[in-house]
Amino acid sequence: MGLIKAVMFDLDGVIVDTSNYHYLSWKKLCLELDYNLNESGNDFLKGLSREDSLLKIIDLANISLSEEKFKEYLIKKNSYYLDFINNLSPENILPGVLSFLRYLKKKSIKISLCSSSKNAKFVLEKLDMISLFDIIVDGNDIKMSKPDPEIFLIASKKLVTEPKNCLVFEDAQSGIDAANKAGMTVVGIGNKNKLKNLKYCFPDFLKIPDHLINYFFNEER
Ligand code: B16
Ligand code: MG
Repeated sequence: MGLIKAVMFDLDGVIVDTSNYHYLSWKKLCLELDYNLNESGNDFLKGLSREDSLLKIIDLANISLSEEKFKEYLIKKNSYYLDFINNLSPENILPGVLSFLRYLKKKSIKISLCSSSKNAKFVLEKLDMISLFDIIVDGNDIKMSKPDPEIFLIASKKLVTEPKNCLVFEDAQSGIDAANKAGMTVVGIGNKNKLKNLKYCFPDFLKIPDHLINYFFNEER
């Protein structure tokens, strides 16, 4: 048995490329606020909860919103997002994810989803993936969103596995910071030039080298 006994997966940007749909939904909403959200502005939103994303937009656009309008815009953003993901299917699962999950099952490694999204279960249903996870911790289960480590600590507790034996896959800086604060090993999925404070980063699961898989799951310690 290797160092890692449980693996935690982020959803948007790690299992499925819904992060672009979050971006397009925020961009559409921002037009109504007379603010042009571009990709570099969107980088600040990645991995944040819906509420924290709108707070960040208010900050970036230098505007203010009443409490009522704030709630109204959250609902609107989500309805745009739900329209975008309506046709999501298993074909949208990112490369190498399913074979990696099958490998973990074979090794009896515990598997958790740790997503800030309140739509996580709905997305997993569309991808036909619910049964692949031992537990699901999502935006409905947490008080503090990433970069707070709460989501990962809840998962490690539920899986009865110490943080030092947990491995996290994340695409966003907020999630990487949360996993580091939780005391877990983190692997970035995406562009390593855009992410910091992590030792390992690969464009997708197919690019993770065998020696690293062996180090995590097979080498005796
Ligand atoms: P929702 P993850 C996060 O999911 C997204 O990265 C982030 O862009 C989004 O705002 C957040 O979920 C909340 O999503 O509006 O669906 O509740 O990356 O943690 O899987
Ligand atoms: Mg993500």
